[in-house]
Amino acid sequence: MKKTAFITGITGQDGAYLAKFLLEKGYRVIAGRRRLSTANYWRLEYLDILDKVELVYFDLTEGATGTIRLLEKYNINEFYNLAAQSFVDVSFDQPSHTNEINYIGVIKQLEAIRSVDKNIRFYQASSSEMYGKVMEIPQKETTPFYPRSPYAVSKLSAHWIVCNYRESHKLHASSGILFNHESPLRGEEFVTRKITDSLAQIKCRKLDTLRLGNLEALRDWGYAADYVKGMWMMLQQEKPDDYVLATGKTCSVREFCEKAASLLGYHLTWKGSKDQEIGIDTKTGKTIIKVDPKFYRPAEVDILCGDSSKAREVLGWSHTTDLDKLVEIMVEADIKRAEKT
Ligand code: NAP
Ligand code: G4F
Repeated sequence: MKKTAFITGITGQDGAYLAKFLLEKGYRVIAGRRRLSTANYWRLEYLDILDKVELVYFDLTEGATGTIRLLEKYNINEFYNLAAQSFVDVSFDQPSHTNEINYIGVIKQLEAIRSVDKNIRFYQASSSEMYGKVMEIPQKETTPFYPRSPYAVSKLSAHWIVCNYRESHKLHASSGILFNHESPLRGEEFVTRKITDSLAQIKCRKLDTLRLGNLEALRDWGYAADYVKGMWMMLQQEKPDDYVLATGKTCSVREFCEKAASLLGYHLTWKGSKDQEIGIDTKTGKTIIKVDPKFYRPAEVDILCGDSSKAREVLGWSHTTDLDKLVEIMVEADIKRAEKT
């Protein structure tokens, strides 16, 4: 029988990829979008699935009764909670709002499931940001958490409440501790997409320089399309649990810039230090990157590098796209966009 999934955060990067994946698996996909003054369906259009998902109005900050009505109307088998205030930087300015969405919002969904049907399987989008000031390298499911931002604190609170509902109310609730995953559908404010988009625009003479914050931050970057498959795999297990999804490799923001620049025909060399550092294209002598302290964070996560052995062994999940290929995919998509506009 055709299964029905409910996805929150459908207009975001992961929501769009997950919807495509589930539709291809034959699912009926009901998806929650917020009421906005301007519709933002560009990702669903990009993947050509806008007319294939059934959109309903949904907000994580609405009371549990809103979700209860949805769960009673549609016979939901799997509930993927991907919606969040997901930008770490903004969480320092809007800590309470971030918590309201990312933590309290999750309790409301769990309460709704508990009231309507405990058989509904629940996926929570936990984050490698929860490791923050990391206690070991690489990080795995048993690594102690040390959150470094209001975003990370909100995600960690949600992580534990999911664990609590699993243990106390026997919900089939799993959390994926996902390390950074990127794609051409990544929001432009996140560093990878900011780099590929800005460098493509510089190449097309539509932008002068790319301004960045901390070039030394290290991240374990994977491809979003690989990661949504892992979310689905978690909900197919007989028992709910938590899993790390990561590539196991880490790379700095600086190296990411070099990889993207080189694909666009630039050869970057760096001059100056700290706030004064610039990235120059050696062929033309033009400065294409400048460090701007405006993009520094009040507290930084210096290094993330995940160990997804458990997901490999239990789920049979592993990433298929390495960082070089990911940068290539993103640069190619952004140069096409820059040439068009
Ligand atoms: P994203 O592109 O920023 O998408 C976030 C989605 O949440 C959007 O659809 C947004 O809707 C929705 N949303 C925000 N506030 C909401 C609210 N109050 N009610 C309902 N929907 C709301 O994020 P993503 O990269 O796809 O990430 C998906 C999830 O995974 C997030 O929970 C994120 O924190 C988590 N995560 C992401 C990564 C990563 O590297 N991408 C890693 C670990 C965990 P609008 O379009 O209306 O704003
Ligand atoms: O791309 P970022 O903004 O991603 P961040 O903070 O790692 O968070 C992302 O991944 C998390 C998983 O670990 C998710 F939970 C979260 O929702 C989000 O998807 O920043 C990456 C690094 C940071 O260290 C930041 O300081 O890049 C550094 N950076 C340097 N210059 C910059 C910039 N980040 C941004 N966004 N913009 C810059 O100009």
